[in-house]
Amino acid sequence: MKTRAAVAWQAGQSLTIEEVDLAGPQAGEVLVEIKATGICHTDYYTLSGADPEGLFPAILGHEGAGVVVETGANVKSLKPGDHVIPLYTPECRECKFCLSRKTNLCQAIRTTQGRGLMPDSTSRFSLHGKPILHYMGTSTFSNFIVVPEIALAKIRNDAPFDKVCYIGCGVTTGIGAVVFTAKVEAGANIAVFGLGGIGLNVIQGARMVGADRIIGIDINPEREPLAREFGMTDFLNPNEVDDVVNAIVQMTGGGVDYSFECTGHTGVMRQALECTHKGWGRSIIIGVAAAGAEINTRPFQLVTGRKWEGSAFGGARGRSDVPRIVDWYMQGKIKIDPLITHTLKLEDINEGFSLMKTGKSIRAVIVY
Ligand code: NAD
Ligand code: DAO
Ligand code: ZN
Ligand code: ZN
Repeated sequence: MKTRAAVAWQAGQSLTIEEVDLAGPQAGEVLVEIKATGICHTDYYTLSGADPEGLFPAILGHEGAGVVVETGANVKSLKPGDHVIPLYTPECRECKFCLSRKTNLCQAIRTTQGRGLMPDSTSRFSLHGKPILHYMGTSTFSNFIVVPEIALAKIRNDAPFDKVCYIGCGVTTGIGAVVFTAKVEAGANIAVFGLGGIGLNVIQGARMVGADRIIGIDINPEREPLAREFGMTDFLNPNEVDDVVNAIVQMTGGGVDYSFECTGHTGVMRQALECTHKGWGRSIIIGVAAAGAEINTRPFQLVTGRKWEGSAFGGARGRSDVPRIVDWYMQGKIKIDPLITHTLKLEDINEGFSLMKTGKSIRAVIVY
């Protein structure tokens, strides 16, 4: 079949809209009609050429929601008409990683996914007979995609696609880091560095679990009102205090119980670790730093009880946890609508990238 898609031909170039050929689902695969997709910083990171693992030509996009159209042989958990969110972190429930119950980083299709291919080492996308690569196993900048069954979370049918697509990355990454990775307890004090599409979701996750002080830190003062609406209790602009670490330590009587780094800057990662409480503070790195970057601190920070950790996709096991997060949205426990600042057509996807790069959008969503 044909599908309309935004194709990334080369690093640093705008996307072009093409009628691409899409081969049908093989055994264990599912054809999905994508109804809406968010544009995330990771798409830009790859498109810009900064991602050393970026491959071209490819169809980017990893924050989608849609409907199952057709299932390949042996697909048992999904049927046509089911509503789904594609998962760039699949959940096979059979690999060593899934069975460990210690991580969400399922490795069942990791190798081929990283090469832009389906599990049989081929691409389902092509144009004029030449293959176009998949991206993060999802490629949600295509109206129709083929995805392995283990990379689809089945969600309720009454959830709006143009909102819950954001659960495919940003919402789950932020809220999940609080709920699944850190397991923040009620009454804890937390600090969130970077109040963008991820940090705002950390804040609402912290509010949901009953955190006490929720300190937001951002160099952009325009982020303060929305962050307060999402549950931030205190705001710090690093450009307006002498020493942001000391300011947080003073505000909290020794440091926060948990901090979350949502900027991707290694200097901020150090601040996030060092503002946590001696003896038990835990700092969760969510931001993706530039290729080759390294983090620094004095080892005594760790000897004296602080812990440095990381979180990918919020520690969420996608097929199990994503449907629950959709329920939290539908029950009003979390908010998504105020974060979707722009809704665009596929033809305007390059404008969506510009809005993100210039900090004008929190989330721009493409509706097919
Ligand atoms: P964003 O650009 O919307 O937000 C980043 C915020 O950080 C901005 O508000 C910016 O003003 C602020 N900031 C920049 N420098 C700062 C500084 N020195 N101190 C304080 N604040 C500063 O980005 P986002 O979409 O929220 O993504 C945040 C990071 O999370 C990115 O690195 C992204 O790649 C990463 N990410 C990680 C995962 C994961 O699974 N770990 C998933 C998605 C995105
Ligand atoms: O198992 O090695 C692996 C792949 C893990 C991928 C986790 C991705 C999280 C960070 C990238 C940002 C995604 C939008
Ligand atoms: Zn993302
Ligand atoms: Zn697995």
